[in-house]
Amino acid sequence: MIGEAVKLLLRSRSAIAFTGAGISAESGVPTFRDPNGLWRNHKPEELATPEAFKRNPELVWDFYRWRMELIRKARPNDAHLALAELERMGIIRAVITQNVDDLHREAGTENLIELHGNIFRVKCTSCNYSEDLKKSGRLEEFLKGNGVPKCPNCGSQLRPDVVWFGEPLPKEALEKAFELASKADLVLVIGTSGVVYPAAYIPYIVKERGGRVIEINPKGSGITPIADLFIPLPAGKAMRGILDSIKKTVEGG
Ligand code: BV8
Ligand code: ZN
Repeated sequence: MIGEAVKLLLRSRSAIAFTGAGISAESGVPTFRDPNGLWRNHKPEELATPEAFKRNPELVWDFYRWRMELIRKARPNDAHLALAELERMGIIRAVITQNVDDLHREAGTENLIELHGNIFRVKCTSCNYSEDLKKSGRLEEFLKGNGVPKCPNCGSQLRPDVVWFGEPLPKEALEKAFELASKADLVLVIGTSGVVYPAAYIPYIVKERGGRVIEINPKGSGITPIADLFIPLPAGKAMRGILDSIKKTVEGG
């Protein structure tokens, strides 16, 4: 399997990666659908909605602060690091992710498309104020706070700069992702259940254009039916194997 994946990747001219929560599981970030993915008995998709925020913004902020606290302690794993290295080697053109955990950026991926936003950014619910808490250095203060943070510009409620269910994806990111998929001759699909749309269209667009689909996931997913190669392994293990083997091949091993 790993050998087959290496052959397909080395033969490809415009390969991309499409990732979900599973790629961050080995970094200790719970996925959405794994058994202990619940928070205070709330399913994530119950709290990740504009309705939930309108109903109880304190509860939603408690949920996001819990995730921010958990994610900021997490480090990129071998799968994130391998994708960044394959980009530097010119083998992977871009990473399109559903994850809001910033771990691809931390791993060094340059051409990153975040379809569902980033949990370390906030934006105002009324004016166009937004802030990257890592860049502004206010993350600590934010996490120590409680309740609903206010906009320093107009005093309205701030919210996480992520896409909630029922909300449209950022236009620019979606267009760039669909464009990359329409030009890709191979997509590496890592750690997604492939049930959330429109993100889950990405592998289908590559397939429709005659491109190859390689899937890495310990379990089958909504993408498995169109996978040319299915690797039922954890992402870290599979990507470590793929990178090592590509390096050997490239260095004329
Ligand atoms: C919209 C940010 C319209 C927030 C997220 C068409 C058909 C059906 C439904 C719809 C449709 N179109 C729209 C919908 C509705 C909805 C949707 O898709 N619902 C689903 C649930 C049925 N989509 C929307 O609401 C989207 N918006 O459509 O707007 C619109 C348009 C114009 C104007 C107005 C409105 C917005 C969707 C985005 C929601 N936000 N996240 C936050 O994070 O707080 S989605 C969130 O959940 C994640 O970002 C991710 O996308 C998704 C979770 O999925 P995965 O990442 O795949 O994770 P999951 O836990 O499911 O699976 C993990 C996988 O990893 C498993 O397969 C497991 O086996 C594997 N794994 C585990 N360990 C490992 C591993 N793999 C490898 N290695 C391991 N070690
Ligand atoms: Zn404001």
